Amino acid sequence: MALPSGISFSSTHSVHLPPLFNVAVPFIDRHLAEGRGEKAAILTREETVTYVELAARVNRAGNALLALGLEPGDRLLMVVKDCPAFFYLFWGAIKAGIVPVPPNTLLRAPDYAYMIEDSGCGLVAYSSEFTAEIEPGLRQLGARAPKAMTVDAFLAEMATAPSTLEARLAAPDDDCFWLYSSGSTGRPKGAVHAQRDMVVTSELYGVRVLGVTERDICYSAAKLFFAYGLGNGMTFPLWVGGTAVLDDRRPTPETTFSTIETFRPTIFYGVPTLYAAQLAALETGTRDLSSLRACVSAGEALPGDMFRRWKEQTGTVILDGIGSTEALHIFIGNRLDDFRAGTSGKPVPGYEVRILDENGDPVAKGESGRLWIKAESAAKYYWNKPEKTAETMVNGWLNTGDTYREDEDGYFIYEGRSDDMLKVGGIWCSPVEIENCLVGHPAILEAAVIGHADEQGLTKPRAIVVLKQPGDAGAPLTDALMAHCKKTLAPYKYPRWVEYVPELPKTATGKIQRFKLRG
Ligand code: 3UK
Repeated sequence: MALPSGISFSSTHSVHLPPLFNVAVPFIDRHLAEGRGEKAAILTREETVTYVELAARVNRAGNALLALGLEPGDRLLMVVKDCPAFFYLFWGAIKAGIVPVPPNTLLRAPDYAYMIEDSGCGLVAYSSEFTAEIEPGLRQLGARAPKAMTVDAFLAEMATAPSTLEARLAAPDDDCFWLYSSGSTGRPKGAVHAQRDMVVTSELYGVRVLGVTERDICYSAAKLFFAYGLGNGMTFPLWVGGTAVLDDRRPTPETTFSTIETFRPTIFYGVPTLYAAQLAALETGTRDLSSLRACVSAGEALPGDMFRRWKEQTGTVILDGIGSTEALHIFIGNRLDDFRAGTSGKPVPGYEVRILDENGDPVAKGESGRLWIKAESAAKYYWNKPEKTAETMVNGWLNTGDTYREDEDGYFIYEGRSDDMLKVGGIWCSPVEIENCLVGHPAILEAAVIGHADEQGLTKPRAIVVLKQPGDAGAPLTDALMAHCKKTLAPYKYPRWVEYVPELPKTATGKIQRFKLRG
C-alpha cells in the first residue's frame, strides 16, 4: 500500500514528514479518504468499531478533552484497559495537541500518585477496574490532585461533543505522547516521544519486517500501555488500515486461545512467559491456531527450546525481537524469511546498532559488550530527569543497558542486563523495590533480590533474606512474605523463592553485592 501523502522514506530508511502535520491524520482520518470507512478497525467481544466510527469518536474525544479544560501541550494520564476507549483517548488527545500518557495499569496507588505529580497532568482518565488504586493515589496528593474521571464518565462527555475536530498542527519532532519506564533505582521515567516516532516504528518494523498489510488482523496479548503492545495492537494495524483485536482480560492460555479461535487473527504478539504457559496447555489439548501467519515475542529473551516446541505444536515460528520504551518498538528482530532460534535476530533496517566495550570502542565481532542503538523513533528525553537523559541518550545514541554479542552470521545474542534490573513476564521489575517491600515486613532484617531462571528458563525474582529471629525461617514465613509482596507491589513482582541466610555480601560502602548472590 502507498504511504500516506506527504510521508516518504529515503533509501536509508530515514523518514520524511511534512514540516507541519498531525500524526492522527495518517493513522486515523486517512482511511476514510481511502475508502475504508466501513471496515472494522477494532474487534472486541462486545463490539466492532469501524474506521468511520473510530474517526468520529476520536474527534469527539478530542473535543471533550478541550471542553474539560485541557489545552494543547497539557498531559492526559490515561490508566485504561485494552478497549476501544483507549484509542479514542489516545488519538483524540493527539489530534487536539494534548499529550497522552498511558502508564502500566497493574501498578499501585503510590506509583500513580508519583506519575500524576511528575507528569503535571491536567486530567486522569481511568477504567473503573482501577479505581481502588487511582482514588487513593489522588487522595495522597490532596489539593494538588488534578481533575479525574472514569472512562465511562468520559464516554458520556464524548456523547455530546461535536464529531468533527480540526487537527492541531505540529512539527515532526514536537512532543506527542509519553511512556513511563522503570529503572533499578529511583522513580519511573517519562520517555517523551515525538510525532514522528509511531510512523517510524509502524513502517520500519511493522510493514518492512513483519509485512503487516490491511488484510492483517493483529492481536497483542501484551497490553496497549506497553510500548510493545501499543505498536502491535494499535499503531501497526492503524498504519495500514488493518484490524486490531482487543481483549481486556488478564492473558492466560484459555483467554488468548479462545480470542484467537473467535477472531481468527493473522498475527499474534506475546511475551515468553505467556508462550511458556500456552505451550504447557497445548501439550495437553489441541486448539485452532490456523489463522496465524506469524507470532512475535519481545520483552525478554525467548529461549531457543521454546521456539522449537512452538513450531512443533503449531507449525508457526515465533519471531523474537528486542525493543524498548525509549526506542518505542523492536530494533533488532527475527524475520519470517531470516530467523535463528535463541537469538534476537538482526538489526531492523533503519536502526543503527553498536556493541561497545567499557571504553566506548566497538568490540571485535563475536565479543560481547554494551548495546547502543541509533533510532529515528527514539524518545527525545526523560521528563524532569536531565541526569538520566544524559546517561542514556548520548549524541543521538541510546544506551540500551543490555549486553549483546553478534554471532558469525550476524544474529544478535542477548547476554543479560548491564544493571540489576529484571524482566518478569516482559515487564520491568526493580530488585531494589522488592527488597524495600520485604524489609517492610516485621520479620525481615535485610533482603536482596536477584533474577533466577524457572524450569522454562525464564527469569523470576528470588529473595535472599536475613531474619531478625533466625528461628522464624520456614514455609509459613515464606508464604507470608510472598503474600506481603503481592499485596504491596504490582503482583507480578513477588519473589517466587525465598532463601534464608545469616548475612548478605556487601561492599565496603554497604551496598548489597547482588552479583555475588547470582553466583
Ligand atoms: C529487554 C529483551 C532480550 C531488554 C519492548 C518490544 O520490552 C520492551 O520495552 P521495555 O522498556 O524494556 C526494554 C528492555 O527489555 N528486552 C526486551 N525485549 C527483549 N531482552 N530479548 C528480547 N527480545 O533488557 C531491553 O533493554 O519494557 C519490547 C517492543 C517495545 C518495547 N518497549
